Amino acid sequence: MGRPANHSAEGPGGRQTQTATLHETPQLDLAETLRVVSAAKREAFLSHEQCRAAAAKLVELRPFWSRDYHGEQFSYPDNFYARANDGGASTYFARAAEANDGMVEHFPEERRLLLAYLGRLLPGREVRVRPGWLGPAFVIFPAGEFLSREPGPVHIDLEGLAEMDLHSSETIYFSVICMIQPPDEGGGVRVWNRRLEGDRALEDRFLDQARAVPEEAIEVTYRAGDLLAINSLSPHQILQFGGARDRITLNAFAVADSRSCNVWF
Ligand SMILES: O=C(O)CCC(=O)C(=O)O
Ligand SMILES: [Fe+2]
Repeated sequence: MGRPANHSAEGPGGRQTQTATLHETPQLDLAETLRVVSAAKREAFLSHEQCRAAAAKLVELRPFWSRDYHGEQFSYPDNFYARANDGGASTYFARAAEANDGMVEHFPEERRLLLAYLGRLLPGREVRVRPGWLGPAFVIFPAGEFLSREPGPVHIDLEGLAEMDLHSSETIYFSVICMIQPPDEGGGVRVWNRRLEGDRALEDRFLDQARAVPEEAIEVTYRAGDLLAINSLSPHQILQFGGARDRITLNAFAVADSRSCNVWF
């Protein structure tokens, strides 16, 4: 695979870092791209109308949202990393089939479009929901909550990757975010231009090292409908946001090798 055609973005320190641009008909293999750059963005993956309709439907489903991290954020129908961090992983798996049914019933098109697009970004792989897990799902950060006071933590996305060889040359791990309802102000994401190279036991040290070089990070802003893929081993941080509108995204994590791409949330 050739080197991806990147566009550059200038970090706060003036240093050039890179993110790739994705198109409706992808010229790039996403797995190859995310070995070279930490993030790749497709603008206007969903239309504003599709986003408004999805947000309205999600608001109707408010009684079924999962309250995560004591209400700092919510998900619909569920969120594996939140359950992994609150001791609820067995409940997540017990409810996964029902949760998938909820997504298929209420958001069939959004789910289908996302999985189909990942298929085009990863030619030759069968894209499917990871067996036994919930597929793509929504995250809601309420206006006036935690993220209105400070940015989210600098982190990598290791939840769901237990037992996997993080550094296999065959495999790539990535996180997908589709912005459904951006907040009034802010709420982008910062991404560092590095991947965890050592063992997962080095996670804390690796994140400290990233925090020490804020100028390395690029800031990605989202409009409604934009889709971002981030290498799950690259440090990233959701930025603080303001205003009265909740920040709503459709999210998935993925592991892809040469034959398959398993997706979950
Ligand atoms: O919402 C975003 O911009 C990033 C989300 C994220 O970091 C995650 O789901 O792990
Ligand atoms: Fe993340």
